[in-house]
Amino acid sequence: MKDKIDSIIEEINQFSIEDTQALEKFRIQYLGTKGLLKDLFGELKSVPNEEKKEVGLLLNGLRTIAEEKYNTFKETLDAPKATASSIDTSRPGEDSSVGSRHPLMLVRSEIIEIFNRIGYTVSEGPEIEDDWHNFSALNFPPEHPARDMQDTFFIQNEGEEMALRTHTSSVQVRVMENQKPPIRTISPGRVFRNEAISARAHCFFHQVEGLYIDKKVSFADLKQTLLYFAQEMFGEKAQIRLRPSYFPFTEPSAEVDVSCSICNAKGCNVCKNTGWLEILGCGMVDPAVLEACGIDSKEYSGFAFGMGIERITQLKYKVNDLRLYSENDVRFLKQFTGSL
Ligand code: 2NL
Repeated sequence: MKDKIDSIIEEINQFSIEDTQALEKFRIQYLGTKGLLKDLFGELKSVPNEEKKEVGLLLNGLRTIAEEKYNTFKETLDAPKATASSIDTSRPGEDSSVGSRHPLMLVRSEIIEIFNRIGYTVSEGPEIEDDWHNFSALNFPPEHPARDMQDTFFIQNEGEEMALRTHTSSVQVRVMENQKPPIRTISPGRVFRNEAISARAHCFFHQVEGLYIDKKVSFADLKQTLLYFAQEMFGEKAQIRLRPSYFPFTEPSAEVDVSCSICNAKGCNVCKNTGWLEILGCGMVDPAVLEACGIDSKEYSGFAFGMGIERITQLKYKVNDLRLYSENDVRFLKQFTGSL
């Protein structure tokens, strides 16, 4: 009996089912009311009692094998076949997932375009700078706190001390050293500060600095340029105000606020009820900086400004935590899909 069961398992495995007729033949031969399994279960009666249990188990196994084979083939043979006529070629395709541009890069491009329209070109330079381009040429006194290890990342390069640039003014120093005025340039780039990471600070951020040098460049030119920028960036109703400030490289210097577009300058929690939002710092280039870069400060004057791209993006897209910019959480990034 056991040998018989083994040979039937073998037979079932060999049985080829290519169409529904073969499937039906298989069913009748093994599983039908007059099939082989029925006969075998009938024979179980004549098996000696001590072998009944074992043979019964084997028979159950055999039945499972036959049923499984039957069901698998039935499923595949019953499945509708994709014929030429059943494929709907007019159906729209599946969406393929496209990436999105990073919000900081979107705003960076927008700033570049705004200044391109009034004749500014883009200049770029190294992220690792020497003391001269990052500090000395920009009128930082030797004991200035920004030159401290606490504020700036210093690295050793072939025995020479170098700094990770703390602003892209270093790029503009290079432009002034290499080009004759008139100079109209903006320098976007990544800059580094030795700060603990939080919702409001990061050890690196992105900046765009602007520089305009020519004969008779005035503070009025600076104000008008910044008003143009604010209105292009935040809408034609945007207003600006300037507050006196201090930078080593400009004199006079100012901090610039834009009217809060969220509450129409009426006061809300974003502008802390002031109606104004700080967006950048600026000033007239200090004559000492012009001279250090080989430009005659009696013949030429200029203005400069610097802004954080993170800050502008925060105001434009209401981003409330700086860390979102560098965590690459797709739930954040996906929101910018389709923006150019
Ligand atoms: C800020 C303020 C500023 C400048 C950057 C500059 C560059 C040269 C000469 C003079 Cl080569 N000035 N840049 C001037 C004033 C302010 O940045 O808050 N940045 C995020």
